[in-house]
Amino acid sequence: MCIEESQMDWWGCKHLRFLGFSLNSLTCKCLALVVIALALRAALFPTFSGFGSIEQSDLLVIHNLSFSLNSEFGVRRFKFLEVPQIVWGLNNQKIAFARACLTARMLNRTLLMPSLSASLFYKEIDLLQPIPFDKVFQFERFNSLCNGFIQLSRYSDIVNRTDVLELQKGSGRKWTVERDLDQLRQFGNDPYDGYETIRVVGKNPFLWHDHWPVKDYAKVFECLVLVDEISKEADRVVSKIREIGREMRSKIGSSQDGVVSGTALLQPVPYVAVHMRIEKDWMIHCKKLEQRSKVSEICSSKEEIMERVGNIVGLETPMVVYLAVADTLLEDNSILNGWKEGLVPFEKKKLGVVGIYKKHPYLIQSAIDYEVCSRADVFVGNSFSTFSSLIVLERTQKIISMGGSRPCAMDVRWPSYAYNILGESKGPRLWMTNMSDSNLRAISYGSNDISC
Ligand SMILES: Nc1nc2c(ncn2[C@@H]2O[C@H](COP(=O)(O)OP(=O)(O)OP(=O)(O)O)[C@@H](O)[C@H]2O)c(=O)[nH]1
Ligand SMILES: [Mg+2]
Repeated sequence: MCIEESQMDWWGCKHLRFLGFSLNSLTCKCLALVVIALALRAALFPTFSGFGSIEQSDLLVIHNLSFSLNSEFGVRRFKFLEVPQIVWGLNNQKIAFARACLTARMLNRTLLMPSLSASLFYKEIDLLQPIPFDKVFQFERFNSLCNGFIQLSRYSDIVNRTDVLELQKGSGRKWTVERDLDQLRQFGNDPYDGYETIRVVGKNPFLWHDHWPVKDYAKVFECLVLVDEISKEADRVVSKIREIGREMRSKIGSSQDGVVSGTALLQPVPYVAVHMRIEKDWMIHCKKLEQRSKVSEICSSKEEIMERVGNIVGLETPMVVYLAVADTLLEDNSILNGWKEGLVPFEKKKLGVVGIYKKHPYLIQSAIDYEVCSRADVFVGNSFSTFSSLIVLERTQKIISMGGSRPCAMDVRWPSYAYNILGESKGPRLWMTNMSDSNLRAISYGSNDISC
């Protein structure tokens, strides 16, 4: 149906007249409508075909659908997803946060900036200490790096605080991956889709089902940049480690050839970081895990860690070995004894940086240690730790982005190893993340399948 010119401004017709065509007003309006209809159909066609394929309950198809929805329309700026406070250790929190982001993306919504927890959940259950996301990670930076993929919003952006729909996440054996997906699919459609805010109620997002490939998680992690205050603390610790390494080398250099060349001293001195996961609660848990899963390569004693790190081929000595350990172990001097000659161990206390860490709650301490480990020239961790696993994921991305074509090669720059798995020459096994894995399960719950 065409509308009278007096009722509406038909810019198309005006342009046609301008170009010298003389069409009567009614024909012109009808033509304009046909053109608009054709343009709309062409624009929407790929999305409609996406809807067609959703009939198959195939994770990949659903996933592709979420991509096509986003690429057509972008994340909707004024439709929100709200999630519960995120709990547990830093790296479990990062996974939970990424899961909340990817859920928002699937629903084509903006994620309301969640609260993280500053303390360890299992230690201080009554003192969860909520801490806003932007006290740890840069909010604006996250949005600019993740632009077009995921967006975060503040609660002040909500227009109608009562226009909220609750989405109850299920739990237990009956709550399968398929049921979870069905629910998400449902909440992406009318009438649910019309609500301004969808509020997820249920347990920690870390426990939600995982529907996304490792690459999607990695993309979210790439957008997480620490606030300056925390990254500066990590800079201070890394500088201290390199300074000590330089002193050690210059002593050796001067006793060997008289003077060490100026340029050699200006190079950043390499260091090894070892995440020693040997605290009592973990050792008890990992023994049980080994019995239950009938896998023997989960727990490593401190002696085994020292021996395997000592057998890494090609480490130049003297070399500082930074030990990332639980604070309770700092009283246990035995972790500093028994290292191979030339590998000089330091933890926070011996390094003189306890003060830097002690100013901050657990979450931030862990974030500083994470940075120190991920920037190390060599990293050795436990493949049954989320902390270690996410460091290796970041290092793998770094190797790939720098053009490392054979990341599992013995001479790779930025190598990572898992000390709980025996590798070459009785050393730890080289470790990199399989970036084409279809989900994050292996990383989030631990695995002895480490790609190399
Ligand atoms: N279990 C335990 N770990 C601690 C403690 N203090 C520091 N840690 C170390 O912190 C690491 C965990 O760091 P987080 O960043 O909190 O990581 P997470 O998300 O809990 O991941 P996991 O490594 O799987 O525990 C552990 O692997 C420990 O080495 C402690 O009191 N208990
Ligand atoms: Mg933990």
